[in-house]
Amino acid sequence: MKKFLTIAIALVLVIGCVANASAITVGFSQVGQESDWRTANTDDMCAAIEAEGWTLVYDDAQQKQENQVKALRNFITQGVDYILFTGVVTTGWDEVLKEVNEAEIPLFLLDRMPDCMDEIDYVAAFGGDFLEEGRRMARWTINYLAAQGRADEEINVVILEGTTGAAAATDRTKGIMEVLDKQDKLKVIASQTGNFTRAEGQAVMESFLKAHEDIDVLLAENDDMALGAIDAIKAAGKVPGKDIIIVGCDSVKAAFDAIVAGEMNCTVECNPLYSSAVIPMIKGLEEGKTYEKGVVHPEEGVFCMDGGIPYDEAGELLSVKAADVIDERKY
Ligand code: GYE
Repeated sequence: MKKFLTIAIALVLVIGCVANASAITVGFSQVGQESDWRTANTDDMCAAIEAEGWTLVYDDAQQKQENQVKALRNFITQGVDYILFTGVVTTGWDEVLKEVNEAEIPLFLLDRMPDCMDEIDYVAAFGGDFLEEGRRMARWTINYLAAQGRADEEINVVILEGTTGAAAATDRTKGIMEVLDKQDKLKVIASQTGNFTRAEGQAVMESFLKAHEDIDVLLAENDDMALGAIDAIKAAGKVPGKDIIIVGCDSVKAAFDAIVAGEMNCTVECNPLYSSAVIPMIKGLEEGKTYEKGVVHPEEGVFCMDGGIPYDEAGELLSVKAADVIDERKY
């Protein structure tokens, strides 16, 4: 009888634990599906949540802030246990994120940070250092031109910007300009948004090529736009990667392929994989652990065609040859 009771109690405990684990519900408000980076970011997080046996409430806002506000309010009404949030733009989140705080739902800020982050409560924030990524794009280009013996040439630069109002676009542009403003050989002759998509990258590059005969460098604030632009450059009868130096951002597999094919010169990394940081924290919160607020930037590299070009004067970080790492890239 005693044995039976022990087994019965153990069973109740085990079933209780399983029921408890699967009772965790995570709401994930994602901006959309604009790029390979975004797909990798979504897939990584959704797969990890599902692998835990937790319930995922996923919302794709299709680039619309009002959809995200609605999704967040739905999460509150449904009483999810945790919220993962990436804001399509930087501003306009104060009210709804305060509502999340009032509902006492632990909030994780991912990727693009809202400008109200200092006024709200959140568990943790994980995102790329966009300012530094922009600087790296410009520094790599300057070093590459010098390595090609073109340091004294007048260089015409065009920029494909990301989604207007998104931190990933604003800060990358800022980082690029911070570096370019300190020299006088590279001049930006056109800069326009391509909304982080291949199609718009291609269309805007087409219009750049029509308006300007002599483009030397394209800085694309993500790889998808760079890849779209490559098609536009080919259609205009020019050789991408040679007639026009192309530097992208994200370091997705498709960009590595383009670099290995000689059609793109460099991509600055932005790591989309946050699940290995977020999942253990949710488990920690379940166990009563507490965490300090603050933004964590994952480690990121620079990958290029020729390899070995230092991205800054101190030469601290050397860019890595894309061909050497292409097999490790899963997205
Ligand atoms: O670079 C781009 C995506 O916010 C870092 O959004 C992200 C950016 C990424 O669409 O490809």
